[in-house]
Amino acid sequence: MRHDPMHPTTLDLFADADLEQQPRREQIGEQSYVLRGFALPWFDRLLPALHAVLAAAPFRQMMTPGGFTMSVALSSCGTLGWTTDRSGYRYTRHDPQTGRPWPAMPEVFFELAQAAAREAGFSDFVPDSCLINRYVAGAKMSLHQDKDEGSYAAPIVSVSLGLPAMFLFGGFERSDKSQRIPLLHGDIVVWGGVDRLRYHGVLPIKDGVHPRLGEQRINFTFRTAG
Ligand code: MD6
Ligand code: FE
Repeated sequence: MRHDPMHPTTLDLFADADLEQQPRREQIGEQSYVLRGFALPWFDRLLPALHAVLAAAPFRQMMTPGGFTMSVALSSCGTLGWTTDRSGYRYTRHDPQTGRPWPAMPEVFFELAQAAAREAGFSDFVPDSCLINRYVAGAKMSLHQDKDEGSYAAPIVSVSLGLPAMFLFGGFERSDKSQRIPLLHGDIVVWGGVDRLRYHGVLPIKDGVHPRLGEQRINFTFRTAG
C-alpha cells in the first residue's frame, strides 16, 4: 500500500513496524522460502563490509567450461570461493586472479546468513563460502543446479540487493516448469533439504537505478562448500 511518507497515519506506522519486526515468509517449495525484506535492517552494516571484500577481491567476469564469458561479474569471500574457467567449475581457497586466499567472510555476512537460515527452518547453518554476483542491465543467470559443493546437507542462502530481479525456481529437470518469483532489494531466498538440487536462474535484469546501489543488482549466495 503506497502512501504519502510526509503524512503517515497510525495504520501506516503499525504496518512499517510490523515489516521490520517480522518479515513476511513465503513458502516456494517444501523446504524453500522467500524472506521478504529480511536483509533490510542489516544493509547499513553489509555495505562497508562488501566494499572491504571487493577492495581485496574485485569483481571479474569468468569463463564457463564451454567457453562463454558469464554476463554476471563475480567475487567471493570465506574459506572457499567458487570459480569457473575452461577446465570447469570448482571451489578454491585462493583467488586465481591475485593468488591470495579469498577475503575472510565478514562477521555481519555470516550472522545474516545464519539468521536467515534459521528463519527458514535450518538451524546451525555454517557457511564457509559467499559468492558475490554483480548484475548490470541485461545480465542473467541461465537455469542451473548448485552441485559443486561437497555435501548437499546444508541449505543455500541467497540475498538480493539493489535492482529487482525475476528469479526462476524450477524442478529437478531442466525442462520442468519454473515459478517466476520477483526479488526486491533486501529479499532472501533460502532452500535446502529435498529442494536442494532444484534448477533455478535469473532473467535478464532490467535497466534501472537503485537509490542505494545504483545501476546494479548484487546477490550474495552463502553455502557450505567444503
Ligand atoms: C542470483 N542465484 O540470485 C543467483 N543459487 O543472482 C543463484 O544461483 C542461487 O539464488 C542457489 C540458491 C539460491 C540462489
Ligand atoms: Fe545457483
